[in-house]
Amino acid sequence: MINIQSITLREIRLALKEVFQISSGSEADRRIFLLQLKDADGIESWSECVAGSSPNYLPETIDVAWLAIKKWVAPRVLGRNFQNPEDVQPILEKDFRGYNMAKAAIEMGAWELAAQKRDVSLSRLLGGTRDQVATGISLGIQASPEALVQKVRASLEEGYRKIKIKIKPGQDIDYVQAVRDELGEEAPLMVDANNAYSLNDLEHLKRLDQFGLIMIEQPLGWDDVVQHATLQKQLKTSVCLDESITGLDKAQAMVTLGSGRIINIKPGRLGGFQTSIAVHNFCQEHDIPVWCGGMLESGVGRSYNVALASLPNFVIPGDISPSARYWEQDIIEPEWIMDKNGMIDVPVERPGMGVKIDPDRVENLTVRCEQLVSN
Ligand code: OSB
Ligand code: MG
Repeated sequence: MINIQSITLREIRLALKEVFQISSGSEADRRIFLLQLKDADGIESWSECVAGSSPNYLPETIDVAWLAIKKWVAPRVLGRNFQNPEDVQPILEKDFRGYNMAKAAIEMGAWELAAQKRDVSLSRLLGGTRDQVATGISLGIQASPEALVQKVRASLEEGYRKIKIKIKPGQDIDYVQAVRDELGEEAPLMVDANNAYSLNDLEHLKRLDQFGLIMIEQPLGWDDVVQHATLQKQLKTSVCLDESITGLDKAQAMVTLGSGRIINIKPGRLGGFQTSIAVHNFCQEHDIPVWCGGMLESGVGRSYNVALASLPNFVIPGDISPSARYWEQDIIEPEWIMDKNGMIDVPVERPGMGVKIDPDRVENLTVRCEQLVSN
């Protein structure tokens, strides 16, 4: 039984080690939205709302998500009895459209409460089967092809199992070409365009086929599944959808229409674990491989991604990098680390997400805080 008595909303600032540039904007000083859920039994969980500071990825932003949690999400869950964590998602979905990242932050925190109460790891509660998950790195758009080659080379040497290159028109073909020329055919490369192209760029996008990429992520419209189907028919390379897959219905549409062959699962974008597991299972039944995306999360959000990526159909390395890729110092203990083979251990021997939050450090980094209580 879960009964959430209070929810503390907290914004902290954490500077990224390097600016992260994608086709639609850039991030330097991350505004990180953390939540603390307290259960009636005194158990506490930390979770993270992954909404960004501006609406350049999806419409939901940190400020909007904060409001949505306060006005609509928290009132539905505070003081309510949930037998199982599976019961939270239907309560948040009924007559309540959108705000998936706001919903996910609470829903996932409820799963963490349940894992602690049942004294099992979050991974195993979700149905995870892996003891380790493969890392990948998402490299922002670089100033020159040479700069990108250096980054990719260093990442491969560190052990990353997949390299994702952010692209946009003008910083695409030459960049990938340089990496292939310098680092060879074997390097596990993919690109992510974050909607920077349209079907007018069809001939241009076809040029990416020559590079043997694992996939091209979200080349077209952020909520499109129709034009991606037209594109996929013309490309040899697999299209992977990220932004467009905001629910199980969109994954079904992708399969029906042939809009892509791979899905990037981000639990925040999908409204939490319940829907993420549903999409994972649906894809498994339809031979669609999935991988776990990232949202430049702190170690807290990363814990949830590691647990989810331990499910069996996460067969492609995720955008899951160790803490040191992002931060001088993370807010968790121990930090997420990878071994020489580019693997991260899933903490299956520890209850819940398996890491501790440093409360004093979080307090020092806090720029706003608000507590919501059950009445
Ligand atoms: O498109 O996958 C994306 C970060 C913010 C917003 C969108 C995306 C990303 C990433 C970062 O690619 C992945 C990571 O957390 O390392
Ligand atoms: Mg993406």
